[in-house]
Amino acid sequence: MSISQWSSAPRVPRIVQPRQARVYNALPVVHKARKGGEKDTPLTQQDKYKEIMSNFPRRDDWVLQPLYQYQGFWYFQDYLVGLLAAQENFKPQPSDIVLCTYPKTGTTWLKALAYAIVTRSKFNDSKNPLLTKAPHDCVPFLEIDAARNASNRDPEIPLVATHIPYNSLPTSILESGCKLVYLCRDPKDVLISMWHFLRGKLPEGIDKDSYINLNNSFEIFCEGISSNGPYWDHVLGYWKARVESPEEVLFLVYEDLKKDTVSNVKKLAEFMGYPFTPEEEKRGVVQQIIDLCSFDSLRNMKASKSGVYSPDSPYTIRNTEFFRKGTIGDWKNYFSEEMGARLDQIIEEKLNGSGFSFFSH
Ligand code: PAP
Repeated sequence: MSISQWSSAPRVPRIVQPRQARVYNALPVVHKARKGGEKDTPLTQQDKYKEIMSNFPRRDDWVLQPLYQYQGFWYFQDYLVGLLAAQENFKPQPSDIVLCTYPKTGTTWLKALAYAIVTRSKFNDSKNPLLTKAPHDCVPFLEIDAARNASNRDPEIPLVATHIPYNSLPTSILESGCKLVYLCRDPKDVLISMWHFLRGKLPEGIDKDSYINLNNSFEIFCEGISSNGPYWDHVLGYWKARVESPEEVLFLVYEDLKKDTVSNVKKLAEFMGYPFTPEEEKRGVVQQIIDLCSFDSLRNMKASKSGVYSPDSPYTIRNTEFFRKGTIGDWKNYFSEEMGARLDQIIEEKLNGSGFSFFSH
């Protein structure tokens, strides 16, 4: 499909049922043809998943690519291939800690912090791989890296990350007793972050508003349609798991992590089984880790400025794209008060009765 065809893409939300589904070609800027990555997941397996997927409900009015619905959530096609592969093939190590996030809620930060905590006795300060590799290259994604090839993991690092909702996690993870760390964020900032990120995928020089318009993205997000959405169901799934098994699930909030980084980082270390000793605290190790993983520190590293995430997969992303502002409340620069209040109300209604609220953070 050419760019010009996208401008006539439907703006009115609708679900395309499988029988009516049309074949979509991706915008080349988003998903490039597999090269080296092709050998990781046998093509027949990918074809099998794509075949299964053709029977799923589909939405064409989110951005760039159609979304497919699976187990109550919406996904881009290549991502869903990885999710299905992870469900079928992923074998966790019993000591694994899974870092779970909805996209744009602080995954990069959580990966860096968890990695720095877990590896602090393995590397001295000047040798930590975080100084030379981007956080996404230090901690593999379950549905992107690990599902494609088990060797995409370092068996000595017990960390893997995922955007998969709780109820769709591979049963191998749920049955293994692996610890899960969940990080969520104010939905208004999540949507703005995602909106910027997806617009960044469009080629330079085109009218980005005609492809990814803010009001349209807002309306569709409010309906629950987004990659890995509905966002509130993603949050609720992990929140309920945390209520049922607090020893297995740690639930963190981006805004808390920003406002009180020290106590949240200590909580994270304790939960993962790597608590700071009093001696480490005295030596300032907690603050060193926080400084290493701060937005400015990570953003200014060479790997973040020049590197590319997952060059052999359909998810090629410049590392710079993971660092935009890293602030709380940027939504106010884009949404009206009314839009903010409307999204707040939707989220509050959806989370009502769960015991979790974004307003208390
Ligand atoms: P992903 O889901 O694609 O991996 P993710 O890392 O979850 O992205 O989210 C990116 C957001 O985290 C960006 O937010 P913004 O668009 O509102 O700026 C990014 O700036 C922010 N971010 C990245 N690193 C950090 C950090 N060290 N501290 C705080 N925020 C960060």
